[in-house]
Amino acid sequence: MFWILRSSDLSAMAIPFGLAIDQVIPGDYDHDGKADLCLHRYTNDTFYWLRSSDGQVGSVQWGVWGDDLVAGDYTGNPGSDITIWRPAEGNFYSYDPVDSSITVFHWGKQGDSPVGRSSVH
Ligand SMILES: [Ca+2]
Repeated sequence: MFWILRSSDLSAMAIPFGLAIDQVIPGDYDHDGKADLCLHRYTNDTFYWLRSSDGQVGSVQWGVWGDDLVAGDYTGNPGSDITIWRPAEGNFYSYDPVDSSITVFHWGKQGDSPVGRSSVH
């Protein structure tokens, strides 16, 4: 359950989305300039996001156990990408949820830790 305090009128709203085991990965995944609710579920390596643009749920299976979640914009598009860093390879794998494009780039080596990471359990 997400609880949102709207800055426009200070009203609270509850949005049932996800499971208690999910990890919250905030970002703008539909690239409309507004934050989307986004979760990562480690039991199936799947990201789920609730698009602020149309209220629909998107999902993608992305990453494997041991990857680090690194939310952000790594490709220069106007919003967030679903991105993991695989420490065993030193590769970032980025998925753009708007056009389903994939970008892979190498940076780092085994033993490094990405800044702002969240480990997948
Ligand atoms: Ca959005």
